[in-house]
Amino acid sequence: MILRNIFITSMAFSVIACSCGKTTKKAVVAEPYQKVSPDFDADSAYTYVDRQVAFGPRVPNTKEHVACGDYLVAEMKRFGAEVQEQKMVLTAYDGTKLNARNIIASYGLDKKKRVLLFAHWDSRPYSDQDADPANHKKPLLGANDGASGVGLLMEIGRVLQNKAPEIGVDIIFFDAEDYGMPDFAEKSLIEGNTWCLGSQYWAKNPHVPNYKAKFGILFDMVGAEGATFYKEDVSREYAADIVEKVWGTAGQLSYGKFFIGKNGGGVTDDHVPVNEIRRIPSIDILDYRMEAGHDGFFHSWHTQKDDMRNIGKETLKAVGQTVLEVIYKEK
Ligand code: AHN
Ligand code: ZN
Repeated sequence: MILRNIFITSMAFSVIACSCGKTTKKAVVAEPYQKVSPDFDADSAYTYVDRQVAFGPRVPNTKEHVACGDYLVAEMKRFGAEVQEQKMVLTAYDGTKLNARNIIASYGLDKKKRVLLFAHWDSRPYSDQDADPANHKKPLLGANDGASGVGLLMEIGRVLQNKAPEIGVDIIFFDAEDYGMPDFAEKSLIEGNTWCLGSQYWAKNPHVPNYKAKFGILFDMVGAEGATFYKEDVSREYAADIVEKVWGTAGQLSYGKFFIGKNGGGVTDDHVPVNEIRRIPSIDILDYRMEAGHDGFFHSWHTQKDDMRNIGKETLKAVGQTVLEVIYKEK
């Protein structure tokens, strides 16, 4: 049905003067917003989230982590990207050496103007926010925390293969974001931020010397039902115009229920090193629940409950279609 896709953004009555001297009222209906991007298939994105979760927790130094990494590389190649793997050994807060890799999938390498899209693909080794302390040292499935952003970007890759936008796009799946110091640990053996280890490494050692992009967008916890995205502090500090561009586009596509026009708090996330070290203005699209406990994140954050049951296709669609629209509008 065509009507379903048409929404009236505003309706005004203008007063028109006729030649007879009388005035009549005529309804002026604003043109509905016409999207320029191809459709984002939320069923497809959902399947890519599910496939990652089916490997089990993707914790560095496990065979599930290796298997899922191989799967992601193969899939992005299948979707026509030029794929590079950045392998590295990182040191965690407790001194553990992590065999990690960042996966970089590029489209339109001949294009100078580029946009960077990123998410983390590892899952947390600890469920330290779980209500049951017996679960605190168990790894989690990370359906939302990790897999949702990656699954969404895999679908973006599939779309990019079918129709090239005007700009080049680099998709990076960062490793070792979620190995940060748990609440039960007393001190860190490393300096600085114990989270975002893969993105910190890449920001200092980009896959291309002096790599630059016009802007970057991080997708973190973008799959849970009823997600709400607020304008995050670090994003506003470094990339206020990109925040407005994305939130504005979401509004045009009538996804205002997800993209709330209010400021949220600040988070330590992969966009921090990309902004501070690589100096690419980057924002974080992150589900933040103003009403909930758990530091404001969704209820299953860093618990055993972060599984497919929380994943909603409506949320994936809202975020995925919004970012596609941003990309295909970009010149
Ligand atoms: C911290 O938990 C420190 N920052 C939120 C970033 C994050 C963790 N995203 C996923 N897991
Ligand atoms: Zn996490």
